Amino acid sequence: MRVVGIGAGGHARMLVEMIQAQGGEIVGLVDADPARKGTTVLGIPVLGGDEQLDAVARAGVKLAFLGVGAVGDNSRRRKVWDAVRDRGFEFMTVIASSAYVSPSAVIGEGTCVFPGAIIGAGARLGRNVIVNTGAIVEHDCELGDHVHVASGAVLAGGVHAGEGAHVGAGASVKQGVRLGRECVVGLGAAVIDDVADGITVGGVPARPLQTRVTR
Ligand code: JB2
Repeated sequence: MRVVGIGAGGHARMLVEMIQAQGGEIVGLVDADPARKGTTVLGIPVLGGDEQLDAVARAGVKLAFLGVGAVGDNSRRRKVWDAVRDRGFEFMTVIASSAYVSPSAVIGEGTCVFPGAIIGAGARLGRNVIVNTGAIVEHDCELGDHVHVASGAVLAGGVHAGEGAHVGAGASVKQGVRLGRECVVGLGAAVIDDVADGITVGGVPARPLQTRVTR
């Protein structure tokens, strides 16, 4: 399986190793930073910017992975996803070999489940979701497209997270809570009540910190 990577930072490096461990062939990376062109990441060449994707497609590669991460604001990840899809690529779904994904869970296109993460029975994850290292998404959770559950966060059973929501590292969300679209749960927070769209919450128990204009 031949695949091109979008982004050449730390998030991409994690994915490169996960994909290589499963025998995937990464033909190159593209990165918006011109200074990265001609460098290598874990031995993989950085081909240049996204304009290089057309040549990659002409060479017969139709699969990409999204290596552009984010902490808090997932709008960049959504824009890059849309732009790469518009160039005709499909996204690779990446499940680390050390992750556990329930056979009854549903995982959307391009969603990445990192080492040591757990996805419980009946969970439904949309497209381009990140479940980062060691995070737990319990049974019957529903995560919209572009959601990021950061390292070590825990979503108890039946949590809903709207499109583009971010759950910070080490945060916990009580069972059945609904997180609005593009809301942000701060690092280490304990969320016990629903969070409206575009709101940032933090603390134990979590309280609103600021409001962001959503799309
Ligand atoms: O539109 C784009 C684009 N926008 C940013 N196209 C392409 N091809 N590349 C893009 N980038 C590139 O993504 C940037 O130029 C940069 O090189 C890379 C992002 O790397 P960075 O190291 O800044 O962050 P990251 O996304 O790898 O990781 C963040 O998110 C992870 C989830 C960090 O906060 C990590 O700590 C975190 N674990």
